[in-house]
Amino acid sequence: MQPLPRLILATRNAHKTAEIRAMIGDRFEVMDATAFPELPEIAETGTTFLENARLKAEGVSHRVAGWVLSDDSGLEVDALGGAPGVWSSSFGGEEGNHSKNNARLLSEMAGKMDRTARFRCTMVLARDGAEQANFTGNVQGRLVDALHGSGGFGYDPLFIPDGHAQTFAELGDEIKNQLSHRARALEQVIKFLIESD
Ligand code: ITT
Repeated sequence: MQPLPRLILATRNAHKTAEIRAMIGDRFEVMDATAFPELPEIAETGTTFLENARLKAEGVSHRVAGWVLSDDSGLEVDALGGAPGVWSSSFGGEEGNHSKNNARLLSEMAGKMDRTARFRCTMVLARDGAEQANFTGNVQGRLVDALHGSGGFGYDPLFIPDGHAQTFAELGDEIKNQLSHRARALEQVIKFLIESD
């Protein structure tokens, strides 16, 4: 039997890895940056999701053989002029601290009537140190005014996707993975990888 092709995720976010691994199933052997302790931290100095996704994918791909996939994502809130956007992971003042991020979002949204928001995801596929293709996925929804549910990660307890009555954190991974921004971008990645095989 042929070994599965390897797909290396340029992330140390265990939640992203778990979601992508579940969606990819047994088509690829999915590994992430935690399997390569020698990889340096890559500074996300871009001002767009695409710039940051490129920095991450190419940064890892320079050092590791095979397909590398990055994911740069975030939440865009209309009443906040698109914030936190690219700065979603440090909105609360501390990189990757989801409870501080959610607390700041709740306070900024207090009393706001327009609750519309969307998650955006940009993925870059790289090989031999260079980008080969990029993909985007969005999911539209609205924000609630208190945390609901314990699934998912990040802003999931505050976001209800259109067509549903519960937050991503209440709906759980199976439903989130059918309609999320990440699912929509990844669908195109899988198609691209199968076609370029
Ligand atoms: P890597 O850069 O290592 O991939 P990260 O967590 O720093 O991991 P990003 O720079 O892409 O990832 O920041 C994404 C932030 O956007 C994340 O910390 C969450 O606050 C938010 N976010 C992205 N996708 C999300 C999702 O599916 N559900 C909830 N929040 C999400």
